[in-house]
Amino acid sequence: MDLGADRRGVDMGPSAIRYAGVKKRLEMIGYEVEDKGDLKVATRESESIVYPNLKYLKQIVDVNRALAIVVEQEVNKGRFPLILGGDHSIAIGTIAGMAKRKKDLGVIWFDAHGDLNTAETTPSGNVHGMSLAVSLGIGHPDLTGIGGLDPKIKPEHVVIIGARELDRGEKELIKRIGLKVFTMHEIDRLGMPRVMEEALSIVGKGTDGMHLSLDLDGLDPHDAPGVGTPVIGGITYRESHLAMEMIAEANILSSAEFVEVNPILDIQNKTAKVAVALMSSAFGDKLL
Ligand code: DIR
Ligand code: MN
Ligand code: MN
Ligand code: MN
Repeated sequence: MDLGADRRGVDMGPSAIRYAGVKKRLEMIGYEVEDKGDLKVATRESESIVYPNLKYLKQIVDVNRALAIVVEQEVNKGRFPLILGGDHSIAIGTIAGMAKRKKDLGVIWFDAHGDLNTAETTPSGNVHGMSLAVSLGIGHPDLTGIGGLDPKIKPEHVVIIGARELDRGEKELIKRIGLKVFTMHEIDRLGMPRVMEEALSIVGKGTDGMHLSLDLDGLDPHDAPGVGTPVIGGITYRESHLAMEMIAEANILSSAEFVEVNPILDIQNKTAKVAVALMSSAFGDKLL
């Protein structure tokens, strides 16, 4: 889906990740992989914007309702849901589905952005900039109500890693609810190993599972150029691999999504390849 973002092309992200060999790579490390295919998404050309501050609200709600159901079904079968995006508004459905099974879900939100806007604070009207707020129960009721439970997650179980572009309303919300944010400042200052130790201890405390929501724009645009909203000064390829390896070692991951891959803006599918490499590290692949 790309209805949650302005730049076109992230709807092709899942295809690009498939071309980059995600299934083979995960099978190589010993997993059984079933590709459930794509969810049905309205085409932008056939729809119009009803609320300028919540663009394509109804269409995004429909997709996320369907996504929440599939995610819950797969978890009930004992499977691990790995979701390919697509703009980051799909986190609403993923987390809604997981929250049905995990009453205290921890979340690592790896992103250059906070995705903590609401219809009142958004500078763009794009729902991909609201999905973390929605999961915390803050936002339009059609979004926060998806899947029934509201809120899905608690602020004390959430960390943001890699933030370097936050809107004013997002900064206020972070302070108001006491959200832990490891900005690029903390990553530079403490280094990724310590940031991940602290992050994993937060999301592992009093939780019954952990979701990784990885926006490829968390990485530096040098390493991940194929994203809709690149922000200079991001997490390096190596730092992000270390983060994934530490997640694998912690052994608490229960779902993951890799989003905002935009093949139109990419260079020879580089960003999709990076996404696949990061997935394989998060799932425990080691060189030796
Ligand atoms: C901005 C951009 N904060 C917004 N957000 C993005 O439109 O709300 N999130 N790009 O990934
Ligand atoms: Mn995002
Ligand atoms: Mn982002
Ligand atoms: Mn708790």
